[in-house]
Amino acid sequence: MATIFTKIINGEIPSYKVAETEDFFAFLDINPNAKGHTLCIPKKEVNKIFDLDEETYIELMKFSRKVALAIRKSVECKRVGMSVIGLEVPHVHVHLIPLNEMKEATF
Ligand code: DGP
Repeated sequence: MATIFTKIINGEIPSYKVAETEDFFAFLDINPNAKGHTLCIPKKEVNKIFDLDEETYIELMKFSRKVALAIRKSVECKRVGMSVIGLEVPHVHVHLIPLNEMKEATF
């Protein structure tokens, strides 16, 4: 059965597309940690990051880097954090999360 993310790539589930190439797709996370939180995925359905073949792994990182640089230009942030969590959806995805410095708490 197709993963939620494959359905997003195929347009069966709507998403806000950020970028697309022949092999990769980037879209906004439905449950963002920050404005501009984006997920980068290979179109190939693979569950875990280290199950990717080496070439796809490297290309996914290159694609994610390009998308992160584009996010940094369009979203106000200090930097863009990158993480691979993968607890929920069994389809490799790289989280790109715009980050800002935390302000000191005031009481
Ligand atoms: P994790 O597997 O823990 O790395 O988190 C999966 C992420 O995928 C989570 O931040 C929410 C996002 N997500 C899950 N379902 C959908 C969906 O249908 N649409 C979008 N845009 N994001 C989704």
